[in-house]
Amino acid sequence: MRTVPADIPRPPYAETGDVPRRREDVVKDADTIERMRRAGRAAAEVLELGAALIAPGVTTDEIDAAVHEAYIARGGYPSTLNYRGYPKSLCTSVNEVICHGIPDDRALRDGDIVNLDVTIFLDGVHGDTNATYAVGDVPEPARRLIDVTGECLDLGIAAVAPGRPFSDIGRAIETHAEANGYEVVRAFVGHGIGEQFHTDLQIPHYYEPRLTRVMEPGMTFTIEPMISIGSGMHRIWPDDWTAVTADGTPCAQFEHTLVVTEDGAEILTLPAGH
Ligand code: EYL
Ligand code: CO
Ligand code: CO
Repeated sequence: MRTVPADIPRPPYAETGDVPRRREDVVKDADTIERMRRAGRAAAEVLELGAALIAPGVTTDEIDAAVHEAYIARGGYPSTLNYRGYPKSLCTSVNEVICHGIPDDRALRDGDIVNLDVTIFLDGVHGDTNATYAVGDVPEPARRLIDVTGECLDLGIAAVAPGRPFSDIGRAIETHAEANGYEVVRAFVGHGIGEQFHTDLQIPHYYEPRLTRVMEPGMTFTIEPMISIGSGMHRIWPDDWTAVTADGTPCAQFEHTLVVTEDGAEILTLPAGH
């Protein structure tokens, strides 16, 4: 595992890998939201920096190394590092990998698609964002998957507003994915986020009619749809982390951290100036 300077504040699991479950209000106060704006902006900038390195021949470990230094340069801790023992500072998910791919010495190849998932712990709160990128020349089916998955996130965000049920988010995402002939991966969901990386609030990316709870201003959570060209079912590699599609077909994902506002959503994980 890479090291983080001792003067950088770290989350409770950083030393042991054990994630304590604390209760945390879903609705944040103004100070917490302001800290989450800073963490979110930093996460977006680290993601941009990592994305700029993507090219055929570059290994995912090389991206991990650069991103690790970028968190530290901003005074942040890489939230995934030792989270339940996870060994790296970001997740890199290539082609049929759905999520939680571990950076390693495999070089990216022309025609791959790769998701970078960046989470920073800064000012006592987490900011979590990811995006999927084409490596060199990617054939049409996977390029279209990337475009539609980005649209799925946008439509999920457009369904966020006070008084609306959480089920509206997954309904919007699933409708668009299925209209394009794709399947939503149901095993991994968006999550409440704040002082903890994951709170018990879950945001499915499919329609779940029993989810009648309504959104309220100040609630913070992620939306992070994973969309497969083929099967939405998954398998876990023997490393106990890497999730892949059951049929080996490509999968894409995009993620933002949001706060519910008086009339919609504010995206917290945008770079400065957006
Ligand atoms: C923990 C749960 C299997 C998540 C993210 C949940 C891991 C494996 C079941 C990153 C790393 C969500 O929110 C995430 N990315 O956007 N671990 C995560 N787990 C987990
Ligand atoms: Co993430
Ligand atoms: Co997340």
